[in-house]
Formats: sequence, structure tokens, C-alpha cells
Amino acid sequence: MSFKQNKNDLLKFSDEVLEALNTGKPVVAVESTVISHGLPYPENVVTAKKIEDAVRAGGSIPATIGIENGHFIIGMTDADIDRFASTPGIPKVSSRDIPIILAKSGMGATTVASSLVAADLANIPFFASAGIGGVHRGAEKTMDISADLIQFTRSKVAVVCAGAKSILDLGLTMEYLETHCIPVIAYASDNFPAFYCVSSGISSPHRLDNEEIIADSIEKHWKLGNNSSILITSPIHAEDAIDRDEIEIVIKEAMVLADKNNVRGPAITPYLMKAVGKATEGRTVKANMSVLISTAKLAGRLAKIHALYRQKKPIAAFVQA
Ligand code: PSU
Ligand code: MN
Repeated sequence: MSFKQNKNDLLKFSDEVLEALNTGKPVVAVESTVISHGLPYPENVVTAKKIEDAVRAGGSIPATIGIENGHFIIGMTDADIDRFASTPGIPKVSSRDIPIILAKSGMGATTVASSLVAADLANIPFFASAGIGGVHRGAEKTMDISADLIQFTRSKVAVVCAGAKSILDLGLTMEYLETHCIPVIAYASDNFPAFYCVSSGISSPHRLDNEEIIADSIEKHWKLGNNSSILITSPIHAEDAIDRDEIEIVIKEAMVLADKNNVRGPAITPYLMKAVGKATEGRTVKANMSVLISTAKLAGRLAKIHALYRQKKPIAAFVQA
């Protein structure tokens, strides 16, 4: 089936992504909340393009996702990235918000969760995220659990990330993933990473160093009938990482501030990330940029290996590429 006659009029593909999907080239989806809410202008434009370059360096085609004019954009042009980076007031759109923003024909910056909805509809099997959302600290009282986790149970996408955001309760996040049967693979490492930090201190249920076995695990997960995601983690480069004890102090202070200012719901993640950025004089922002790029590059490589695996090409032909 050609994507030109795609069943879904909610998707609008860039020419490059459409061509890639129609010819079996590997594609990696990425989110746009980090562009519209995560970083200031114009660093967000520069970073969004570096993320795309990193996916390409890994051997795949990037598809940055957003919402505009009643459809998902599947693959932003440079002009799209510029608009999403510089237009004030673009809402952060998670899964629950999608139908309304589509119906209103508004712009929307997609989170991990809503980007996965789009990626799955578009048949894009890979997604890169620096750090997924998860169970928030204090969730036993607030019940604040990111829709990213729930969406993993519904979208058939392989998610490459540096673990979950450090501001979260990573122990509870892992428990949630286990309960909901979401496989977690640490690529060439032992522990579940913590976004700004190399390790959360929690060991990962599985370590795989062989990229073809990762591709095979992804395919087997879906062959088993799971219409859900599978996570592949890789930590931030050690030289860009922040010490766990140091970041803990800063996060706790930011949480006190958030509580004092009555920050709730979707606003909490961007608020805390900005607050820790300020408290570390931009070091967490730099770490965030680094990990956005490293995870995009790895996703590009794993998506390429996965695409070749699907075509059953000999391993030697693609491991070196
Ligand atoms: N990066 C930021 N700010 C954000 C996010 C990323 O600097 O708000 C988004 C991501 O898109 C992620 C989402 O999917 O936060 C999770 O937010 P919540 O806990 O509200 O579900
Ligand atoms: Mn929430």
C-alpha cells in the first residue's frame, strides 16, 4: 500500500518521509514538545536540526512530529521547525488532547505519548526521546503518572531513550513498565539510565550488546501479539552527565518551589526542567541537548539495523555501515 493513498487523512507526510516509508527505508519519529517548551529560541531550532542530523548520521530518516491545520505533521520541514520553535503559546499536546486540537485546527507540540500515536498510525516503528515521562514523585498522593507510560501499552513503536526524566520517581516508573509488560533493554549497559545521570542506580531487567538481537527482540515482541512499545535505553555520555547526588538536591528544591507556586498537571514537567536548568546555571540544559542528540543517533542506527533485519540482509552488510 502506498502512503499516498493512506487510509488516514489525519497524517500529512513530508515528501522525504513518504518516500522513505514507501520504499522501506528506516524512519525515526521525534517529538516537538522539547522544541516548543523544552528549550529557548533559537537554541531549540539549532537543537531540533541537530537531532535530525543525528538520526541521519545513524543511517535513518528523521520524522519530527507536530499538529497543525487538523492533521499530524509527519516530518517537519525547516520552516515547520522554525514555526514550532518561535510561535508563542503552542500547547503541549498529550494523547488526551489530540482530538480537540485536531478538531480546532490548532497547532500542537507533541509529547512522547502523542508522538507515538502519530508514529504508530504512520507505520513508523522507531521513536527517539532523550527521557520519557513516567511516574512523578509523590504520585501516591497526586496520581500524576505521565500518559507516556499508558501510551506505551497502546502503540507498537520501539522507543530509544536515556531512561526516564531525572525529576521522576524512577523506581515506580520501572514498576509500572513491568506491570504493563513493556520490555526494557539496556543497550551495552547494565542500569536503567536517568536522563541527566548515567545511572538511576536501578539495574535494567535486560542488557543486550548485540544490535541484531535487539532488532530480533523488537520483532518477537510484536510477533507475540503485543500491540505495545518496547524500550531500548542508552545513557548520556559520561562527560556531559551530572552527578546524581548533586542533581537530587536541585530537583528537591525545584519541587518545593513548584508546590509553593501551585504548579500542577502538564505544567509540572516543563516547570521543573526550567527550574533545575536555572539552579545549575544551564548545565542540565546542556546535558539535555547532549542526550537528545545521542539517543537520536542511536535510534537512527538501530532503526537501520531493524529495517535491514526485516529485509533479512546478512548482518555483516550492515553492522559496519
Ligand atoms: N522536555 C521538556 N519539557 C517537557 C517535555 C520534554 O523540556 O514538557 C515533555 C515530553 O514531551 C514528555 C512529557 O513526553 O514532557 C511528559 O510530560 P507529563 O509528565 O506531563 O506527561
Ligand atoms: Mn502529569
